[in-house]
Amino acid sequence: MAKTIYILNGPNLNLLGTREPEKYGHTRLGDLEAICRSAAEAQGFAIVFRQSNLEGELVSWIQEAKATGAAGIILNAAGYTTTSVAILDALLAVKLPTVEVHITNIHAREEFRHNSLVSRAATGLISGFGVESYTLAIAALAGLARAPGGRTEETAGAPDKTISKTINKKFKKAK
Ligand code: DHK
Repeated sequence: MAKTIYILNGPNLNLLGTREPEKYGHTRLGDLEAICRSAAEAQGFAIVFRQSNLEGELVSWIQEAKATGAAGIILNAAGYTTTSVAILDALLAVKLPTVEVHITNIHAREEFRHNSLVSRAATGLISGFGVESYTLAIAALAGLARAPGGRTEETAGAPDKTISKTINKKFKKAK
């Protein structure tokens, strides 16, 4: 059975396509889901695609991803990115490979959007490529899931040094 990637979207992303289209584009959330589904299927993955305006619901879905054995999480926490200790704690708890995504380049925008708490637990960040950020994230996560000795549960969110150590240990064992 295909492994599942959880794609979770935070507040106001239900308005995608009509909300500040000069920044967020014209693609609606339903269309983005279809784009993600076919991009994931092409890589051999199924998706669970959800959106909520509620912080706690996002926390519960992160926990659900772990409980159901998901391959990883793609998270656009939107307005909760810089404020939610609860979402950060959930990511730290589940230790799943996680790609933080943003449609816009958060670092080219207002300063209050720069300090992402999600980044502290994410494996990596893709920001600024419009809805393409999501398909890039799917490719990244699929690569991580496939790479032998690559980032797995053990190394998700860990700095590169830890990852090299883990890989080196694996190579030593293999010899
Ligand atoms: C979406 C939001 O809703 C904002 O709160 C973030 C992010 C940026 C995005 O670019 O997808 O600051």
